[in-house]
Amino acid sequence: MASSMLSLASTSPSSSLSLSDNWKVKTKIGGFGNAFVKTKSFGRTTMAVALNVSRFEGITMAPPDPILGVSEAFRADTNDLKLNLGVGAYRTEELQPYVLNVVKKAENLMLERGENKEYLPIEGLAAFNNVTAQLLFGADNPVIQQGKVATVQGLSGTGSLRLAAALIERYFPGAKVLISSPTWGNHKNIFNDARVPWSEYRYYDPKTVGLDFNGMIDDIKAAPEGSFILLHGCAHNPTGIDPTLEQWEKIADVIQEKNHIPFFDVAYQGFASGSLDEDAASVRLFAARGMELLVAQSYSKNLGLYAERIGAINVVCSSSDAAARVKSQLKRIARPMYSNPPVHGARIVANIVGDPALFKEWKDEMELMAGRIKGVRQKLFNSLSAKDKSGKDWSFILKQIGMFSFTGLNKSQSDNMTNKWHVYMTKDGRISLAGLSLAKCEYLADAIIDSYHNVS
Ligand code: PGU
Repeated sequence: MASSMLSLASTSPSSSLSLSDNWKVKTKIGGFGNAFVKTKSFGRTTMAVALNVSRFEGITMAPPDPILGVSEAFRADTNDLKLNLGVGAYRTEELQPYVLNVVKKAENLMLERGENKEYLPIEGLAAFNNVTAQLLFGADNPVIQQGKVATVQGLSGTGSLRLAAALIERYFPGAKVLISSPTWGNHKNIFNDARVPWSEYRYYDPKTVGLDFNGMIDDIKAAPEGSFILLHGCAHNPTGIDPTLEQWEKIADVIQEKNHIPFFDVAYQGFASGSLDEDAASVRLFAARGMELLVAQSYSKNLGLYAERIGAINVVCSSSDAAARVKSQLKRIARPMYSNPPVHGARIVANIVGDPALFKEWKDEMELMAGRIKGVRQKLFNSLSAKDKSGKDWSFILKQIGMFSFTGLNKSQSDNMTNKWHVYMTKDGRISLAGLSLAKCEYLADAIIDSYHNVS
């Protein structure tokens, strides 16, 4: 720390004083209040020092986040027509945030029980870790029965991915992670931050607005043996295009042939199809082959627990012994970063999944949410097809699943959506249908048609 602060000072354009020199300056003239000191001499150093020039002068402004930055821009827009389709967060038909009834019930139960706020163990709440792995793999899955899964509670999907990235960096030095092109924007940040090299595999074919399956297979084959292959378990973000079960089998074949390690990101279990089991089919197919794999989970979307930061990293190992060692190392990575995870969301999940009545209520509510999204998807398609007289085929919108639609709009067209129509979306052409209401579909269709045909 000290050395990095010193180097910060020495690279600062405003001063070449050492940390202790600066301290002497400040103490001599009585603190930080004075704006400037003319020339002063304090032993070794004689120079003019601008005291109100920050020690952080060398730090440049970071660009806004491509996804979360869209919400900031949306909040600043005062136009009544504005529509936020940037972030993947569920809204009601009235475009309001939604707290699931089953979550409120679980929270009431927790209050009644008067649960304490003691620290959790580093690996998180045991009851949560048990149910989250069961939800993912199925309670009777041999990997669970045989204790082959190392599960550690993480700070939602992002934090769980980050733990896994740190594990890869530490124990597979030089190993590459292959990510889909395109993918969720934060994947690249996560691996960059963890200093894990990554490259892309082909995934989306703009010509068919579908999966480039052959490209994907070829790129996975061409990757250095023992690479990590990052796969979206369901509802691929941003394209909304998932492989079929037959295609998943072929993907698993190639990964096995090349001794790669599959690494699933499951952020939408239950949200793609409305069924928790169907949406976990890809992960279970790989586990059934006896493969070792990593799976990051998130409860942001399917339980609407965005701000509770609740998720998990699961590492399926070929033995329970290896799983115990992996878990111990995941804990070792977590401890200096955040010590131990928050308890509230973990208790909510554990209470809901562990109680048959609440679990059923959750599934019903999730079906409702997934159903509302399917409804606006259909209405958007209908509106586009009715209004657009050019003959363009918009049916790809119906083929995509999950929260998003990948419209194929380019950056200028997406800019037009925002600047002219006040429709906020990411610049890759993705819109979150979870932020759309039936009432706004016609307006959105007008905006898309205008942007598609009138902006190049
Ligand atoms: N993985 C994928 C594929 C995601 O889409 C997201 C969320 C996450 C992981 C992480 O979500 P957690 O809340 O950390 O569990 N993507 C959303 C949310 C906004 C964001 O970028 O974080 C999105 O709009 O793409």
